[in-house]
Amino acid sequence: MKRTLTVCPYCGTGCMFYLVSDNGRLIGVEASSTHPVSRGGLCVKGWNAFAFVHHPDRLTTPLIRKNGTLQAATWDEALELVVERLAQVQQRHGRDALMFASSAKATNEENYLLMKLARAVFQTNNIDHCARLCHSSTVTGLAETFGSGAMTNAISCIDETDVIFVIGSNTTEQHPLIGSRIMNAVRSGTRLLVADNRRIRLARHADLHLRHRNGSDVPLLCGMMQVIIAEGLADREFIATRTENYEALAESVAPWTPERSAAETGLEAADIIAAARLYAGAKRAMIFYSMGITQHSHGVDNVRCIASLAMLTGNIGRPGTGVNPLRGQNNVQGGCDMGALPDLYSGYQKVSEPLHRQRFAAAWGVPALPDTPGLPLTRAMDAASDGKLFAMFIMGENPLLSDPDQHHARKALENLELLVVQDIFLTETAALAHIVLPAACYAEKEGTFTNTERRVQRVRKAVEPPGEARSDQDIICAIAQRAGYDGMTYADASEVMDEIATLTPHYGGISYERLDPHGIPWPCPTPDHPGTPILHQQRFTRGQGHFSPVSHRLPQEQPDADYPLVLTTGRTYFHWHTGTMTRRTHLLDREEPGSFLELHPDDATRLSIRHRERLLVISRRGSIQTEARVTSMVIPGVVFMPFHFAEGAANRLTNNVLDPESSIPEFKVCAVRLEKLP
Ligand SMILES: Nc1nc2c(c(=O)[nH]1)N[C@H]1C(S)=C(S)[C@@H](COP(=O)(O)OP(=O)(O)OC[C@H]3O[C@@H](n4cnc5c(=O)[nH]c(N)nc54)[C@H](O)[C@@H]3O)O[C@H]1N2
Ligand SMILES: Nc1nc2c(c(=O)[nH]1)N[C@H]1C(S)=C(S)[C@@H](COP(=O)(O)OP(=O)(O)OC[C@H]3O[C@@H](n4cnc5c(=O)[nH]c(N)nc54)[C@H](O)[C@@H]3O)O[C@H]1N2
Ligand code: SF4
Ligand SMILES: [Mo]
Repeated sequence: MKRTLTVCPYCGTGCMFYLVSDNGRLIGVEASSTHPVSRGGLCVKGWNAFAFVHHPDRLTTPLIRKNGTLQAATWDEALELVVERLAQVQQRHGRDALMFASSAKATNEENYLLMKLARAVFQTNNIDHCARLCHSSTVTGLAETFGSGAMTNAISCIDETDVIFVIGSNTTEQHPLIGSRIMNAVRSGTRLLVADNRRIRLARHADLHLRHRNGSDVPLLCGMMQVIIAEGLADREFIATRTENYEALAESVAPWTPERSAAETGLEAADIIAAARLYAGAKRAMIFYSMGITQHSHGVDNVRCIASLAMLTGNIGRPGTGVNPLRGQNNVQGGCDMGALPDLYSGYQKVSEPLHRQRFAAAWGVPALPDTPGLPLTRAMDAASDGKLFAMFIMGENPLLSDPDQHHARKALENLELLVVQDIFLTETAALAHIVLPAACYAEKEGTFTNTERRVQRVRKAVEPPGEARSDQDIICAIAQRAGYDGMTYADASEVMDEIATLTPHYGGISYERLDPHGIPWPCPTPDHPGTPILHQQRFTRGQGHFSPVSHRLPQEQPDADYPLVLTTGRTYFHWHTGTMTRRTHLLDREEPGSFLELHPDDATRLSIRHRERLLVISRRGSIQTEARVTSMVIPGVVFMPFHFAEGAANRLTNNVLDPESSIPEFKVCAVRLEKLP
C-alpha cells in the first residue's frame, strides 16, 4: 500500500490528507495529524474524496461531435481540431470572439498556463473563472479598501480571538474544519455573533443570532457602525494613523439610527445595538463572511461595509482580528492569484499597465499582449446569448447548472460556433460541446492549490489517470504547441511554478522544495521569506485603509402579488455544486439524494403544503418540481434551495442580474411562488 500526501479537492479550507492506494487503485483516505488546518480531522467529503476517482463515468478518451453525437477520437484529431476551429473563429470574428473559462478545481500551474495560452497564444484577455460567481465582489471591494482581496488572517487566529462575527457563511457545512474550529473556540469562551436568517448550526451556539431580511446587510452594517460611532466605541487612534476618508464614512452612516436600520432589516433596534456593542467591545474580533454577502447586485457595497466596520474598530493587522472572506473552491484563491481574470495577470498586475504588459510579453517571448481588459464570465455568457461571442473553451466548470437563469445559459452555450469542454466527467455542459477533452483529476497529477488563508500547498500524484485522460497542464501545453507557440514546454509542474515565481511578486519565494510539508502562506516574496499569515500589519497593501461609504440598494427582484416569496439558493454539507463528484460518491449521495426546498411551517400551513410533498416552484424565468422540507431553518416569507441537482435545478429559477461593479449574479435573492402539483 502507498500513502500520498495531498490536498483535499473540495473546499478552500485546504485540509491535507494521505490518499491510500493499493496496486494503482485508491482505497481510502487517511487524515494528516500534523497539518495545521486539518489537525487529524476531515469532513465527510474529505474522507470520501477517493471514491469518485475510479468511477466508471470518468472520461477516458477525447470526444468529437459528428453527425450530432459525441464520438470517441484520438488526441491528435481532437487537439488539431481545437486549434483549427479556434483559429477559424478568430479569423471570422476577431481575436476577442473567444472566451476561456479556467477552473478553481485545477492547480495554480494549470490556471497560470490557461491564462498564458489565452493571452500569449490567442492574444485575448477573455479569461475568467468561477470566482466571478463567488468572491468577485470581495476582490473588487477589498482591493479598493485594503488593496488586497484575500483573507487577512490565518485560520489559527480563531484560537486567539474574543469575538467572532459570522455573516452570510454557513461555516460548519461549507467550510467544516473552520466551522468546527469556531465551535471549539466558542466552547472555550469566545463570543459568537451570527447574521444569517437561516438557523444554521453556528446560530444555535451564538450569543446573538440576527435573522435579517435577505439583501439587508447594508442597513444592518451601517446601523452597527452608527451605534459604534455614536457610543464612542470607534478606535480613534487606528482611524487617525491607518485610514483615510473617515469623515465621509461617518457622515454616510449617521442617518442609520438603530430604528431606521431595524425597519429596513426586520430586526429589533435593541439587537442591532447589542450586535454593535458585542463586536466593537472586543479587544480582538474576527469577521468571517461568504456568499450571503457577495452574491447580490450590491455585493461590492456589502463588502465595503464589512471593511469599514473592521477598520472603524481597529480590527485589522493583528492576531485574532481581520476580514476573512472564506474562499469556496479548493483553488479559487489560486485561480485569482494566477490571473485567470480578465483584467489581471498573475499577482493582480493590471493588463492595462504598460510596464506589466511589457514584462509578461518579454518573459513569454511574444512581441505584444492585448491591453484592454477582457470579458467577465457572466458578461461573456450574455454576449454569447446575444450572438456576440462565438467560441468558449471551458476547463473544469459546469455553467449549464451553475450559472444563473438556466434558460439563458443554455441559449448562450447553444449559440456558440465552438464549445470545447475539458472535464473529468461528461457534465451537462460537456454534453452540449463540439469537442470534449478528458482531464486527469487531482489524485492523478502534480501541482499546487492555494487555500483560503493563502497557503500554497502541494498536490501529489497518487494514481494514473483513467484511459487516455491527461492532466490539464499537458493538454494546455499541447494546444499551445500545435498553435505554433514554443514557449510552453515544461519538464514538470515545478518548472511552471518557477516561471510563476519570476513573474508574480507574492509567489516570488515559492518553489516546490520549500512547500514541504504543509505549504507557505503568501506573500512570500523571496526564497528566504517564511510567508505571511497576517496581512496589513504595519500598513495596508494600498497604503492607508480607505473608508468607502455606500448607499442602500434593494435586491433587484422583490416579492409581489404574483411571486410572493423570496428564494435564496446555496449548498448542503454532503454535495458539491453541480454534483459531478459528490453525486458519484455513494456515501454522500445516500445522505442527500435529491432536490428539495426549505419552507417555513407558517408558509406551509397557509399554502397547505405538507412535509415531503412534491411541489412546483415558479419564478419569472422558469419552473421546477421539487420536494418540500417544512422547517424553521428559514424565516416566514423566505424559501431556500441548494443548486446541486440537475433534476430540480435551482438555477432554472434564479435571476441573471449582475452587480454593476463586480459582475456577480444575484444568486441569493429572487422572487418565486409555490404551487401544489395537480
Ligand atoms: N459542502 C459544500 N461545501 C462547499 C461548497 C459546496 O458546494 N458544498 N461550495 C464551496 C464554495 S465554491 C463556496 S463559494 C462556499 C460558499 O459557502 P457559504 O457562503 O457558506 O454557502 P451558501 O450556502 O452559498 O450561503 C451561505 C449562507 O448565506 C445566507 N444568506 C443568504 N442570503 C443572505 C443575505 O442576504 N445576507 C446574509 N447575511 N446571509 C445570507 C444563507 O442563508 C446561507 O446560510 O462553500 C464552499 N464549500
Ligand atoms: N443558484 C446558485 N448558483 C450558484 C451559486 C449559488 O450559491 N447559488 N454559487 C456559485 C459559486 S460560489 C460557484 S464557485 C459556482 C461553481 O460552479 P462550477 O465551477 O461550474 O461548479 P462545479 O460543479 O464545481 O464545476 C467544476 C467542474 O470541474 C470538474 N473537475 C473537477 N476536477 C477537475 C480537474 O482536475 N480538471 C478539470 N478539467 N475538471 C475538473 C468537475 O467535474 C466539474 O464539472 O457555482 C455558482 N452557482
Ligand atoms: S473541510 Fe473542506 S478541505 Fe477539509 S476535508 Fe472538508 S471539504 Fe475537504
Ligand atoms: Mo464559490
